Amino acid sequence: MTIKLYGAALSPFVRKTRVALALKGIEFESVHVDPTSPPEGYEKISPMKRIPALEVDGQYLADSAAICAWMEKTQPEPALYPSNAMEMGQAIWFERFVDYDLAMRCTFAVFRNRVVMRLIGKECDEEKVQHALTTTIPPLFAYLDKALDGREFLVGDSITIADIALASQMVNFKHGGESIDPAKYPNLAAHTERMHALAPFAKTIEKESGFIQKVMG
Ligand SMILES: N[C@@H](CCC(=O)N[C@@H](CS)C(=O)NCC(=O)O)C(=O)O
Repeated sequence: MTIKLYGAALSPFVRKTRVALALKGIEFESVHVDPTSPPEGYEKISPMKRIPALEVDGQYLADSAAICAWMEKTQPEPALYPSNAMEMGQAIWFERFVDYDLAMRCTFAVFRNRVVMRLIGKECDEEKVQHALTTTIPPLFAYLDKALDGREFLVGDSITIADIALASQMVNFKHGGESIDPAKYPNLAAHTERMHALAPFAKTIEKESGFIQKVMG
């Protein structure tokens, strides 16, 4: 099986996919795609021209959730989705919540302004960042903190796609110069720390942080 992952290093959705591939022990080749200027014909690979996209022996899949679902069927161990029906639904809910609602407020407001805008030579809209930090993010962090109360993982008793998706967005939060306040959100802060200490996250965080420091000074 020949597998190619189309994406860019700092995308939380690509990172989520890379970490899941690493946990499953699936070998793949990375193909760089800049989402701001995708290559000619990229819509044949990813219809909305987004990253990540996956190529498996000449067949294509777009969207991190679709790619991770493919992965689970292809390489069931270690399981990244619960076997219990309700827990499975909950894991999918958290994955969706994080990839859409949280990403919109954290990655697309904080990281995009503080990092991406600077990388492409544009101004950071700090007002937008502050609005997210003080108004739109706190209720979502409070919800996640409560969901993690007394638990190591968001769902069940082992790592699922929900934990990977959440920790991946939190890498971008960190890259954006922010951290989770352990006094306000102790469970979320501890979960993030635990997840980021796992080898596939630790390795990528080190590499990405080095890159960000180099280009942003
Ligand atoms: N729900 C998608 C989100 C993917 C996404 O928004 N990727 C961004 C980069 S982080 C992208 O490709 N943006 C380009 C665009 O939307 O045109 C997933 O999980 O794969």
